[in-house]
Amino acid sequence: MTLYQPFLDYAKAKLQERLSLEPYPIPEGFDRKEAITGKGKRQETVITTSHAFKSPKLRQIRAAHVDGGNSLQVLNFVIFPQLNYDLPFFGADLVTLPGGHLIALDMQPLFHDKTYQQKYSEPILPMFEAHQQHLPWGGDFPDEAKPFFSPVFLWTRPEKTEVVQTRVFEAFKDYLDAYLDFVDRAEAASDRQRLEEIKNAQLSYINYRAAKDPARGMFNRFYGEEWTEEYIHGFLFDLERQYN
Ligand code: DBV
Repeated sequence: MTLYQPFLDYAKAKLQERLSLEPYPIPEGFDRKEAITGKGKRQETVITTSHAFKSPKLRQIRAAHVDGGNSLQVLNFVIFPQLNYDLPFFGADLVTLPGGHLIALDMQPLFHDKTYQQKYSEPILPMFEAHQQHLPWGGDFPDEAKPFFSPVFLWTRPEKTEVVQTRVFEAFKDYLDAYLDFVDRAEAASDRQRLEEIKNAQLSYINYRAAKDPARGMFNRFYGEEWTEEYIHGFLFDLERQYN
């Protein structure tokens, strides 16, 4: 059992329970990828598995799970709503490297106006504050990423693995449950201008994440550049391709 497997299992069960879930296609060769890294006693097998679903309101629900042994564990889990909903993205980047844990949990906004924040951030501020008491701000992160985060961005670098297994897991569950409450209540937009704004905001978010994916270096090292670029643009952040 890996550090983040319980997170993935919880998410799958919860999605199954609360949504009308269907599989989302994973391009051939990308559902599971294995490589051996390091030399001699340091040799490790790094296995990346992909998981993907959709529902009537959610275009793509997908996770990448990287199992590279004790000192390398990653679960990157993102939900991309259909383009006729103004729902935020659910984003979880749970990363364990030799240097420690790095946790990002958010409902990443399409817009930054007050009305949008009142709809999607204010209702969950109390939940955010309750978790932040135990999961303090993780410090600097790239300036250019700031427009993509919300007022309830939980960003923390726990020192103990036990904190990941307890506090971070609790926060993950609460964020996912709260996100699914938003999904339940979401109503489709029909105004042409609004639909255009949603599409542009989604494209700008997804293109940013594809361009700046912090996992690119790691995937390049394990699996090569060709596989990595195809994984990023053909699966992890695929909107541009789906609409062209
Ligand atoms: N990050 C991804 C995907 C990953 C992934 C698809 C499948 O977007 C993993 C894997 N994130 C990952 C790894 C690292 C980080 C770091 C492996 C460590 C990189 C390294 O140190 O080598 C939030 N993730 C980070 C960092 C941030 C985030 C701020 C630190 C990177 C840095 O300091 O440059 N998550 C990241 C982010 C957004 C998000 C920028 C949204 C805009 O949701």
